[in-house]
Amino acid sequence: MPRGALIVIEGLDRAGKSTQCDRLVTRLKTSTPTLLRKFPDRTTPIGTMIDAYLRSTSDLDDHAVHLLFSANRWEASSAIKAELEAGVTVVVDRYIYSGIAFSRAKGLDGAWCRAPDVGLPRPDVAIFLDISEEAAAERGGYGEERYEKKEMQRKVRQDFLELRDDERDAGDWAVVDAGQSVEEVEENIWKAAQKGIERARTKDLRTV
Ligand code: T5A
Ligand code: NA
Repeated sequence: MPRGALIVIEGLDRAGKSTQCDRLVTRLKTSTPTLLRKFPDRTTPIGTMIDAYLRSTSDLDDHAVHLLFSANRWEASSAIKAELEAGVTVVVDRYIYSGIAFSRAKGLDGAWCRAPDVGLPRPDVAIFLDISEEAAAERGGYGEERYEKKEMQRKVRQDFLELRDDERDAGDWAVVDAGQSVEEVEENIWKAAQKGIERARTKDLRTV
C-alpha cells in the first residue's frame, strides 16, 4: 500500500489557511483517505498553555514558548507517522515553518529555533500562502491575538520567504498568491498539492 502524503499549509495570520485546508481535505477525500491536523493543537495540556499565551492571558519567555510549540508537534508526531504509513494523507494547518518564522521574527537565533524540530516527519510539500500584511489585516478578526500586528507580520513574511530560499527546504516549497479569490487560491493549492502526492508515491518519508 502506498503511504500517505504530508501536505503542510503555511502563511501569515488571516492568509486563509483554515479556509483552504478544509477545501483541500474535502477534495482529497473524494479519492484518498485524508485527515486534517492543525498546529498549535490547543486541545492538549501543552496546547492549553500556548492558547493562554497567544490570547495574552499568560506571559512566557520567548524561548520557553518556542519549545512549547515544538513539543506540541512532537506530541502528535507518532500519530502522524502511523497515519502516513497506513496510507492516510495528512494535511497540516501550520507546522515547523511557522515555528521558525515567528520566533525568528521575535529575535531568536535561527539555528536555535530549528533544533527542537529536528527529527519530526518532513513535509512532502509545504505550500506557503503569500499575502501582503495590509491585505491580511483587512480580513475578519485581525488584531485579537498576540502576533496580529503589522510590524510582526511583516517580519514573519520576510522570514517565510527566506526559509523558502534556504537550500535545506527549497525543493519542498510552493508559493501561492493568497490575495486572489477563494476559488483561485484553492485551484493553485490543488496543483501544488499534487507535487507532494507524487513525492509520497515515489519516495520514502523523511525527517526534518
Ligand atoms: N505560531 C504557530 C507560532 O508562533 N509558532 C508555531 O510553531 C505555530 C504552529 C496562532 C498563532 O501561533 C503562531 C502563529 C499564529 O500567530 P493559528 O491558530 O493558526 O496560529 O491562528 P491564525 O493563523 O491567526 O489563523 P487564522 O485562523 O486566524 O487565519 P487563517 O487560517 O490563515 O485564515 P482563515 O481561513 O481563517 O481566514 C481568515 C479570514 O479571511 C477570509 C475568511 O473568510 C476569514 O474571515 N478569507 C478570505 N477573504 C477574501 N479572499 C480570500 N481568498 C479569503 N480566504 C479567507
Ligand atoms: Na487558522
